[in-house]
Amino acid sequence: MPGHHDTIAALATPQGTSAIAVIRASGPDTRSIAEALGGGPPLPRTARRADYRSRSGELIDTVIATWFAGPNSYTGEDTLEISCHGNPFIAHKILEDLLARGCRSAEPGEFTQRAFLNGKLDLTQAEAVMDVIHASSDIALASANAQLRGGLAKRIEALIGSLLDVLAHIEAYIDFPDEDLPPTDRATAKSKIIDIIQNINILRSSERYRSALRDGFKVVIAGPPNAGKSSLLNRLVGRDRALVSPEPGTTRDFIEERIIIGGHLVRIFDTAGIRESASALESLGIDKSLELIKDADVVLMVFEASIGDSPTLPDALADKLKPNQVIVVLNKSDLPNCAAPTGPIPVPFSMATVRLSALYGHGVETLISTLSAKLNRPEFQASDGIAVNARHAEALDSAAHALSSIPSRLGLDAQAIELVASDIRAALAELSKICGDVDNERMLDRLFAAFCIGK
Ligand SMILES: Nc1nc2c(ncn2[C@@H]2O[C@H](COP(=O)(O)OP(=O)(O)OP(=O)(O)O)[C@@H](O)[C@H]2O)c(=O)[nH]1
Ligand SMILES: [Mg+2]
Repeated sequence: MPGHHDTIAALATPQGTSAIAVIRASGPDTRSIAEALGGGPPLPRTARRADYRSRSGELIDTVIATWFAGPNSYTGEDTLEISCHGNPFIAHKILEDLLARGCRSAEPGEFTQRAFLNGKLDLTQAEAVMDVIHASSDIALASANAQLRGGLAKRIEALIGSLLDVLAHIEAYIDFPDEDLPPTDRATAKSKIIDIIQNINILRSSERYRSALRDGFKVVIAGPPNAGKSSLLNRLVGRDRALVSPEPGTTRDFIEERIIIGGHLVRIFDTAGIRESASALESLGIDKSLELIKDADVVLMVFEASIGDSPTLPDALADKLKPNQVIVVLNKSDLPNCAAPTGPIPVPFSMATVRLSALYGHGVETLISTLSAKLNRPEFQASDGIAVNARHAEALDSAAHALSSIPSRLGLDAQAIELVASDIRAALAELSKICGDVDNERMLDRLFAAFCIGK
């Protein structure tokens, strides 16, 4: 990324017609631009109505200009925000004029990169800015906000603090080569390190919820033909999305919809009914069903409760499902011969079972709360609702790896203490990278390049 001392400018709102468009500029020249605009020294954090005139004196628009004096701004530098009428032509003309006044077009993420370089945000908070912008469910937003407010940084700092304690203790003995670390101190250090490794692993395992937070949990409606899968999809999305008919084998290609369940974004799939005696075309659909089930977070196995037999799994599915991944749905509970439960549920499904009527809606609320409880993973709560990203996970893995042999080393003789200390230092370096103790400028450029222009 080019130098960090010039003044950058960019449109901060989407291209297109809107009520208002906001143009943002950051850097030393914003003071004089704000001065020219307001006809006097700018007042920090004060919205001012002004006529925006180009350098040649042409009136472009009446705008509201707000100037922020560094370091009390998003980037930490002097910053100017100009709100104009939301006409892309006007916004473009203002931006062109700013460039003529010496500003340069901002690179993607450059405002946030400057905020990071000026110490306004650590790297985990800068990353959370993007998550806040893209969050599309309550849970994703809460998670992004927790990280933006330093939730992840605090947990990393706590780990660093504990490691520094152990290191300080050990180093005191390295300085006195005649003294060996007493057995009780070795035992304390060992249990502290084991505890730290455990905490690193808890945080590390939250990464698997990240794609679910960002793109949604995958919930697949599966089961034999005619069980009412498409009817259930329609009920859950609240409109007639999928074709429903009494003919078995109606759904061939899968259908995907996005819904919110218990604050979670869910990608819900209606699939072709699974049966052995299928036509060639139907078989293609069944293969797709099996593929979707394979990487589903939750499978809603729909059976027709009125049939009277206890529901059994199609053979093709039996070995693909993990019991806690499944909710058994006994559908058509409105039919008369469904009053009594239909015998024992097959062994792997002794867990969650919901009886409902997709046609009339009875029991659907129970399904929604059962599903919502399944999506609220305890592991995710254990990380305070923060899901680490791939970059954090890589650093956590390296830190855990550096610490992994310490517990057994502490069981050995005095010579091992120096090695223990150097492993702890290696782990500390890895953990520090998470919050931004990085000297790798290319890595930073790559990270911020994934941001929007103007952010
Ligand atoms: N009485 C009753 N009928 C239902 C219920 N749910 C679905 N049906 C009926 O069952 C038939 C099959 O419903 P679908 O939703 O098309 O079933 P499906 O599982 O998607 O079927 P395929 O796509 O062929 O695998 C239709 O005639 C529905 O009206 C229910 O809760 N009660
Ligand atoms: Mg169907």
